[in-house]
Parts: sequence; C-alpha cells; structure tokens
Amino acid sequence: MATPIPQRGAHFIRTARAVGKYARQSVHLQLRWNQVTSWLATYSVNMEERGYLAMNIERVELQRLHMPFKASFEASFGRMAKRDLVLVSVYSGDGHVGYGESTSMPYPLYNEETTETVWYMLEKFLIPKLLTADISAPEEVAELFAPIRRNNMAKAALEGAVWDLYCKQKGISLAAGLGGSKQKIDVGVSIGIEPTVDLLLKKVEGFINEGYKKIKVKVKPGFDVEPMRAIRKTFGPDVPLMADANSAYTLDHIDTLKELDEFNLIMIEQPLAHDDIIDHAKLQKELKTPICLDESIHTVEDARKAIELGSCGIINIKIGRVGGLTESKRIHDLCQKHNIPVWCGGMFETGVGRAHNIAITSLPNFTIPGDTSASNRYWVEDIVEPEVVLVEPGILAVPSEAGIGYALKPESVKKFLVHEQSYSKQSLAHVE
Ligand code: OSB
Ligand code: MG
Repeated sequence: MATPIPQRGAHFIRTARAVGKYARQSVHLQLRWNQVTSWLATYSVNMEERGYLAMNIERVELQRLHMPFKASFEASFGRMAKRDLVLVSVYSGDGHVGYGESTSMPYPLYNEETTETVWYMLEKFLIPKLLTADISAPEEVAELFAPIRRNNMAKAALEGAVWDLYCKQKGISLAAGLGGSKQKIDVGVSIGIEPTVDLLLKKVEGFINEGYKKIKVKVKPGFDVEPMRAIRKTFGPDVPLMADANSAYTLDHIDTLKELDEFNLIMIEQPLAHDDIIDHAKLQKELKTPICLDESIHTVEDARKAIELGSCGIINIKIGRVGGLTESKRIHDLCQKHNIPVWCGGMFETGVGRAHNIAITSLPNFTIPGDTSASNRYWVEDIVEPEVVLVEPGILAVPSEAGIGYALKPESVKKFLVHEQSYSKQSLAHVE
C-alpha cells in the first residue's frame, strides 16, 4: 500500500497568494498584509498540529444504476417503478474507497434535479473541484461546493462518499464521525397512494406486523380523510401515524386539512407548495397537527427562517435535499437548540444511501422514527452486504465498522449498471 503524501498547507499557501494579490492592489489593504500572512501561517501550523492531513483523493467513479422496485410507488407528484441513480465511489491513494449515492429521481418532480443533471453537475463542476483541492476533512467539501448554487443532490452524493472515505481512513464509523452515539434506531415506513383504501389497509397491516415504529401514508386531495379514518378505525388510536402530501394542497383546502386533526397524526408533512414557508406558517396557526417541512428546507438558513416564522413544528432532514451530511448536521444542531424534533426522510435509497441515513439518525435530536426501512422494503436484491435488516421489530442497528459499515456487492452493481465513467486528476484535462 502506498504511503499517503500529506500536502500540508498547500491549500493555505494558495489562499495566501490569492489574498496577497488582492491586497497589493490596494494601499489601504496593504497595511493589513502582514497581519494576514502571519494569521495564515499560524492557522496552517495549527491545522498540522491538529492532524488535518490531506485525504489524498485520487479518483472518482460514477455508475448509473437502474434498479426495479418490488412494486411501483405513487405519491401526489407521480408514480415510480424503479430507481435511476448515480453511485459515487471516491478512491484515495492509500487504498480506501468511500461510497455515496444520488437521491435524485429520473424526473424533476420532487425537486429540480434529475439523474442526468446530477451526472452533469458532478462531471462538469463538482468532481473537478474536488480533484483539484487538497481536502483534509469532509466539512471542507461543503465549503468547496458552496459557491455552486443548489444542485444539492449532486453535491450530497459526492460529499457523502468523501465522508465515508474519511471515516475509513480514520478507522471510525460514519455515525461516530458525525458525532452520533445511538447504537440502534427506531424506523418507520412510507406507503404510497394505493388504488383503493382496502389495498392500503393491507399494506399498513403488513408493516405494523413487521414492527415499524411509524406509518407514513401519502395523501392527495381526494385520498386523505377517508384512508386516515379507515386506518384509525381498523388499527386503533395507538398506531404512530402521519400523512405526507408532497405539496398537493393550497390554503383553499384548509377545511380538509383541519378535518385531519381528528386522527391525531404525529404530523402532516409538506401540505403546501414546495417553495413556501409563509402559507405554512398561516396554516400551522389553524391546525392542531404539527406541520413537518420536507421540500421547503434546503439549507440551515431555510430551517432558521421556517422556525422563526412558525411554519412547522418538525423538520424532515434528507441528506440529498440539503446538499450533504455537513448541512444535515447543521440543521440537526439548529433544530435541537430550538426544540424542533427532526427525522430522516427517505428517497428509495439503496443500501448505500440507507447506511448514510442510519449514520445521521444516530445523532440525538433524531427523535422521531424516519423513513429508512429495511432493504427488502423496495429491493429483491440490494447492492450492499449485509443487506439492511431489522434487528428487532422496527429497529435498525447502527454499524460500528469503519465508514458506512456495509460493503458493496460488485456482482449486484454490475447487474443494474447502465453506464460508468472514471475521473482522475490526469483525466480531468480531457473533460471539457
Ligand atoms: O416526500 O418523503 C417524500 C420518496 C421520493 C420522494 C419524496 C418522498 C419519498 C418517500 C419515500 O416518501 C420514502 C422511502 O421509503 O424511501
Ligand atoms: Mg416528504
């Protein structure tokens, strides 16, 4: 195994040069120049002392996979029968590899991204940025990508792979790397809009029997009060139940939304527009049921504003939607300070994305069971081993092995593979 060559301070030297060039252009700023260089020198020495060594990232591989679901899934934005995802592998010179996955959908119906825009953004902007930087910790990736607007799922796929790689290099679990300490997490399941209420009841029964700790049901106008009433009538008042509207309502539907209050739901998720926090604040004043925001929250700043306005009582954190694990952690910390519980949303992840979800859920303010069900919820065959399984009814274990704690099954990846491409520092010159 090759010994990593730490490129200590190179990043700071480049920053110092850039600052220097700017400073020399101004007499006023020139006075500050000595201060700046001495601060940079001290800072880089501190960085070395604290063990921030370059991660030595050499190569990134993208693989587009098509994975059919066991059964198609309908939400208010449409029906899906398969995942179309980008699997990201980041290789370091010391022989480690980190994995991440894009949670984008084939169509821009949940957010503005698609599998193809994710691939494009990774190839054109994000991978070149990563391969030409001297990253020493995954938080720097979030900073590196910050000037690029949105495209959060593309950013998260690559940042997640770097987090996994970093933790493998340090020999710690991803959960530990993120600061999480739970060893087990309670999980729930998300159920799509079914053709009939009876079929929905059958699904709910199956998942209750598996012990899932939260039953989330997709709703839309015309499929809301009746299915919720039927679930309460059949399974009683104690089933932990919630509804997810994926932005299917407006304030004109306030009477229907108020009717849902009678079912004592844990929350109603994203009832109003995907880009709204104002009307949600108005609605929350009228509802007993807490509103949870999903689509509306892309950053910790969005979360701050929504909390300040009273737009929600709960926030769903999806790593992809918010641009990565670093931003997820920031939102978690902010919510914890404001007594806003969070939970981890799902985007039909493969085992790779599930592993990332499990790791972030090990943080203390993830107090509500998330959408991270077992592999067999959607997959006949997952791409990781072991597969994600319930260790007790409704409970997943947080792996203690280094990184995500699941290995990739290359033969399964090959089965679902449609396209792949590798990028290295040398090959970057050819991508233009
Ligand atoms: O709104 O939570 C959502 C899937 C795709 C897009 C949006 C959502 C969902 C789910 C599925 O609810 C959750 C899962 O089981 O992974
Ligand atoms: Mg949702």
